[in-house]
Amino acid sequence: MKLYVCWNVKRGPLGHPCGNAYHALRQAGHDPEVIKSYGLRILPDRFNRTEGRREAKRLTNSKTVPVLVTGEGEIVSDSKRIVAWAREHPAGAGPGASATAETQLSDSF
Ligand SMILES: N[C@@H](CCC(=O)N[C@@H](CS)C(=O)NCC(=O)O)C(=O)O
Repeated sequence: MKLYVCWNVKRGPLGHPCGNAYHALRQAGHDPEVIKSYGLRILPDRFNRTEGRREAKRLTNSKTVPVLVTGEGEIVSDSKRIVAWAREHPAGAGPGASATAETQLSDSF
């Protein structure tokens, strides 16, 4: 699993999108390979030449990160969608197992 991020995965007070995506994956038990993808979307592509940013653009046709590539090769872009994906796919749960995991989680509160 790979997570393309801007430059860090810290969560800021306003909810840094890359940090939110990273921490949601960690909370779900995943340990993504973090690929730092420096870049600025306001700049033309010729200035966004880091390997990660170019790969993220190639995968999504968008200049923004975070972008998740799951172990199965599914591409999920936008931090909110990555957070939702993480909640629906806890680590260790196979296909169709998320309902069970959710039940276990809510049972533990
Ligand atoms: N709606 C997007 C916003 C993503 C976003 O703003 N990402 C920042 C990095 S945290 C970005 O790609 N910035 C590049 C830029 O502004 O050039 C999301 O939540 O995923």
